[in-house]
Amino acid sequence: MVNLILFGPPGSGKGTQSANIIDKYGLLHLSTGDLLRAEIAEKTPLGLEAKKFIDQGALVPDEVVIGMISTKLDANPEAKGFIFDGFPRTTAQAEALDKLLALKKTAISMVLSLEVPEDELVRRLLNRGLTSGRTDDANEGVVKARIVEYHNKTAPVADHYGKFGKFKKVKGDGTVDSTFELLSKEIDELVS
Ligand code: B4P
Repeated sequence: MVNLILFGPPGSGKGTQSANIIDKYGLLHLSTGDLLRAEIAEKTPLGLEAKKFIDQGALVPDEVVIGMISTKLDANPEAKGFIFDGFPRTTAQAEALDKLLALKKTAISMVLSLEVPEDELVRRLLNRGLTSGRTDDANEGVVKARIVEYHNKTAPVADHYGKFGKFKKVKGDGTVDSTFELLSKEIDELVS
């Protein structure tokens, strides 16, 4: 079983590349961003609560996202592997994920981290904000708040997996296709 974390700051291309990876490798895609946006669209109590954080560029509380991921793991016992996109975003989430996977007698195989300069991240997110309708891409202040949140709370997740030799940086500022080629090389080594 191959379980990957696609890691990186907001706008680094996690969602974009996840779509390519699931097509090629048949892994099950678990994106906390997508799950939260679905809850918001349905106006569930969880979604209404999460929206308050997302609109400000802040992370949603750990217990909310850990609960969502736990439910999805239980609902997909037949999956041949998972790609976690946008999760874990804190060290507490990483520790919880490791425990959930251990209960299923599996573990994270590798964290692939998309490396993109900050000015390119801001450019991509504001550009997406022109058409996506996403409130968190709507203005430069919110976009920058998300990047600060990433440095403060999410970047330490790299150390958590680095300790186990499971963290790999991948250049993410090329084209979508060239980035996918670099990711594929890493994943091919894991699945071969
Ligand atoms: P996410 O949905 O995870 O959003 P993201 O980090 O903005 O995007 P991603 O890196 O996937 O970028 P994408 O491929 O779309 O999270 C949204 C919010 O939900 C968070 O800020 C947080 O509040 C909350 N949340 C989610 N998970 C959480 C968790 N675990 N804990 C707490 N809170 C959580 O690419 C962005 C743009 O760039 C797109 O327009 C794309 O077309 C473009 N692009 C991609 N690759 C490109 C390339 N190579 N060249 C040019 N453009 C490219």
